Amino acid sequence: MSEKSYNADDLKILEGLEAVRMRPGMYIGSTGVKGLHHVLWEIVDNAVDEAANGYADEITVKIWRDGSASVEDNGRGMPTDVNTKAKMSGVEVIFTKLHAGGKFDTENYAFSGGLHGVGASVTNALSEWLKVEVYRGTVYKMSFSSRYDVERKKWLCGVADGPIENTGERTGKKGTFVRFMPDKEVFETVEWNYDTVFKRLKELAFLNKGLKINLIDERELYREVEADDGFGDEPSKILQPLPPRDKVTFRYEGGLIDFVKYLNGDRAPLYAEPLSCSAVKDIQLKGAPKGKIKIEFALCHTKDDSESLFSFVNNISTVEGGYHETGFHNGLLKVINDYSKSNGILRAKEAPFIADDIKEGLTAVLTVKMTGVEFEGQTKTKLGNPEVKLPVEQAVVEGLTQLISVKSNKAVFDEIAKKAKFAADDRIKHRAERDVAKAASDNDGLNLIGKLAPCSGRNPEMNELFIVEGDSAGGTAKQARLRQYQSILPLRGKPLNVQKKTALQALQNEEIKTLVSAIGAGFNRSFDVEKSKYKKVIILSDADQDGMHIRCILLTFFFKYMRDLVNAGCVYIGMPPLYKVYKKEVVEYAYDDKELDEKIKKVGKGYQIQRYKGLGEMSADQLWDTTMNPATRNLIQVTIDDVAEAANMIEMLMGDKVDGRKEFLAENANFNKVDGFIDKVNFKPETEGGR
Ligand code: 0R9
Repeated sequence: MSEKSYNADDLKILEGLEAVRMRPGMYIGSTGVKGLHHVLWEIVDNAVDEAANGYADEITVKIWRDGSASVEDNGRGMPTDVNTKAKMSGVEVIFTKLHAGGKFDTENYAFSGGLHGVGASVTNALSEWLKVEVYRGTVYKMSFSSRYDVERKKWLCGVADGPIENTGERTGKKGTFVRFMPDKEVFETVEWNYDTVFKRLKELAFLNKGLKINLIDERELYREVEADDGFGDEPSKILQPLPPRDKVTFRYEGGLIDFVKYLNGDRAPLYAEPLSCSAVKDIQLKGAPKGKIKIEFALCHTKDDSESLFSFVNNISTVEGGYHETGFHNGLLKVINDYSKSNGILRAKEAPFIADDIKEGLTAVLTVKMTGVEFEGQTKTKLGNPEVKLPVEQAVVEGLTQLISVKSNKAVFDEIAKKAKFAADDRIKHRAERDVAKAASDNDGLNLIGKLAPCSGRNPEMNELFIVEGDSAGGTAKQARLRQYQSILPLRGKPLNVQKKTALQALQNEEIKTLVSAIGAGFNRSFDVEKSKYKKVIILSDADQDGMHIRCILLTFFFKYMRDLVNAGCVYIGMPPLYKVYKKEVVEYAYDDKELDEKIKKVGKGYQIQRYKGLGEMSADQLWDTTMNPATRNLIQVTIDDVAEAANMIEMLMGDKVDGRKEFLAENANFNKVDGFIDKVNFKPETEGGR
């Protein structure tokens, strides 16, 4: 067929393709690298459809040296005879008719894919040329090209170079081959991205069980190397050829099961084999005749706690989720709740699980195939048909219930239910914690009466909280303080060692409750450093074994339940002096033995020494001068460089395993050395003030 012989209908079709060229973005989203690959996916999807309908089992995608790309399937081969209704061959229909049918409106293609179903004609319209070969006993050929018609002053898009031709060449192959050259005038780039193609083909192979997909990249690869030309000047860069990429083949006999295993990667699965089901259900979309929806899923839990659900509609990834995901979660929740109730994992009185409980550690792939899909959302990757929810939920309930009845699956469902129970308990525990912490934060007036001596200033940026060991030192500190900015919280005896306690137990402790109230920023997961009433929280304990222990207990508490306070650099250790060296009016303080020698020299002959056994021995003035006055005191800021190491250290020193602690203390018997542990958690001298 020469160009002149096109009839009126044909012209309309051609104009249709011109519309694609005029506004490519409308059909392929963009003319960038994404749009470029979109035109390849249109062809790939047609091949996948032929396979999904059971007529093909191998697809080969090839990127050629000239930058063109081709797709070949081993299906029935596109119809080559002229369709009486369309007055053209199937090949021509596919490549020249925009929106050919509701994809291809044929009985055989009940669930067709296609990115957004715009079809191969769009690829043709946006290509310099496109060639088709059909293998059906003999080789049929047809080609199309786009060019500017100077006479008619318009673009001719995807025009057939001639009618489909039976070359008469015999072939044992079956199938269809399509090769095209993306138009450089249309696309910002015509450079195929190997990784993009690789990932999508791998994904398609997972989604289509048993389908063999080959990828060949024939392009020449180069490496930039510096070449020394022997003249001793700047080395110049040259391109060194590399061997071409090897052909890769994707084929997964396990389909979605293999996909889930792949997604799990190195994470430890809760049970060896993923569960999988598939079903076909009726669906009635608004304003459409009764249709079918095919639902398939596979799932496996890991010992992790994050969820990853990958969902697809007609092989298109629905990153933003949608009604199919809701149906899936509903179904799973129902099954696990029923199972847990009837197997004693949830007692009659206990509340059923919520969706979050069954999502913990879940890796799943869900695919649905249907016609009449509506995509919504920011990136049009959210399934917007509400009618999908129920059939998916039913498919999940029926499929999993059937699996439960298989005896060998009992252990698997036990694991899943126990994991959900664990998650639910944890959730309930944390809610209780949040409530208690909130109560503690809210009624600060109540449980702080008689305990906290609050400062009068209301600016947290300026305020400091001193946690002081013992009532008597607390009393001195109250006298010594700068009332406007400094709050004093005396501790009676040793606070609870939270390392050995659960969060809830910790919160039942009066001392801890008071501390949480005083700081006023919540606790554990609900802790919000922004709400802290103090810029500095300063631990002030005696320079002896007991004081060190109290310091460790408090640090453990902050580390476990208010870590952001530590991270924000708000936790400090106050350093009271160990000695006072004096002679008449001359007074010097020494904070360790080395300093003592220096101070003795400084004060000179006739000096006297007082050794402080505790904060309580100091007068208010002395405590102010040495420990509380921002201009002269010595604070150490607590920071955590290596959280894991700090956690291990704290676990060893404060935890249940007495052995490790004994060993550590034996090796680091003297008190200063144990302070060395604190070095690991990293203590920095205060930057402002200090001596
Ligand atoms: C290389 C990429 N492959 C394809 O694009 C491709 C389309 C296609 C096809 C048929 C078989 N293989 C194919 N590969 C086909 C479909 C039907 C009957 N015979 C063969 C049918 O739908 O009834 N077609 C997809 C659509 C059409 N063919 C057509 F019928 F619209 F032309």
